[in-house]
Amino acid sequence: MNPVYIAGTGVWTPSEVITNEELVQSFNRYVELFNERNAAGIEAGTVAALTPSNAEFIEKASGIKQRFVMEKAGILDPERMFPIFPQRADDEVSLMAEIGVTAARQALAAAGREAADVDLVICAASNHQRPYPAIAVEIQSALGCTGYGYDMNVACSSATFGIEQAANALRSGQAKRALVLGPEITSAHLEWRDRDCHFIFGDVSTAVLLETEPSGWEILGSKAATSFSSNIRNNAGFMNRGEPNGQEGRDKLFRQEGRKVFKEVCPMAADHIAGHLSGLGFTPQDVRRFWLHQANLSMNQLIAKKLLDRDATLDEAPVILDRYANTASAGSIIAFHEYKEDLAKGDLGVICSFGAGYSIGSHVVRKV
Ligand code: CO8
Repeated sequence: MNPVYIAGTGVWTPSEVITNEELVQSFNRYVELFNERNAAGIEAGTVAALTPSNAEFIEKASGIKQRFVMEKAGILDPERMFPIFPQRADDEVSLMAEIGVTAARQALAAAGREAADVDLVICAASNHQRPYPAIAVEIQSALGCTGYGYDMNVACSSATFGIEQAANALRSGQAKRALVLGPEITSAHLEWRDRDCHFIFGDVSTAVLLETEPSGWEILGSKAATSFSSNIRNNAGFMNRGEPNGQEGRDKLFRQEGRKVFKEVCPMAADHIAGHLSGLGFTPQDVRRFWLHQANLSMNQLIAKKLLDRDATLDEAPVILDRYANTASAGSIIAFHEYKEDLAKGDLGVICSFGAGYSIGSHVVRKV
């Protein structure tokens, strides 16, 4: 089996930011309008009044202070509450491919490689813009990569599972160099009118370049696990047209039982990482840095504490969700991208995602 290395990473960040305060202001205006327009029904008890959101609650419950989005005006318009993405013609590059290409170019530049050196492109994200042709194949063509490409989706674990797939293709010799891309346009699948989750997500695009020549970070081992749960669910899909509610039901966007997810996923993730490390002959104490999935600050603190038997420092388990919010599968990759240069040769790290499925993916890496 060939050894596999992470040779470069890239992160494209949208230029538009929504702070908690801005988000809550527009949400609360939406609530006011809804309650005014439905005053008679609310009075009669046939319509449930909406309750305002609160910026302090959001930061305290999640650790999120702001999020980057690709289109802010539509989201913040209380009469709309949804981003505006004009449809592009079939002969124009699609939005998802465009941001995938931008992040990919950064990863290639970081590794000093050309697109033509790449013979596998995986577009691994929690939502794909269309069923076919695959976004990965569009990106492969736009960049000028050779070989083959495909899309895959394991929700928040798409990126780590994508790296696992790419690493296996490289280990077996099926491909020589792979790009794993995570263009996460979460804003299009978030219900911005739902107080329980309107603050959770942000947009971003990530890229990871893998190869078999020693460079960057060696992947010492990869571990993927899944366990079925409907506690994070989205029923949007090609069957919707045949359903009585069509595309319209609340179930066609992201929804979750946040408390249950928190309670069930934390122990699963901590056990998964501990088991992965011990299988490779390491303990959590051997790890210099944990680049964890970025959904909730308390969740990460709890997982790191379970592993280390003490609170982790921000240096040991860096946080990016305060700025980026939850970016679905991109969170642990952004953390790795931003917080890896200061580590020394031989330092050990763990990249780990956890989320819908449930799904957990981890990679134990060592700086070359
Ligand atoms: N403002 C004010 N109060 C609020 C708000 C709000 N916005 N929302 C809820 N409250 C209130 C509730 O009504 C409740 O009040 P009461 O106690 O009176 O009933 C109180 O606050 C507490 O509510 P919760 O129990 O819901 O709040 P939590 O403390 O559990 O915090 C969180 C909510 C932050 C959502 C938390 O549960 C959490 O982060 N859980 C983990 C979630 C997680 O990790 N999910 C992973 C999902 S991501 C994934 O897998 C990828 C999916 C694909 C991406 C799709 C893109 C869109």
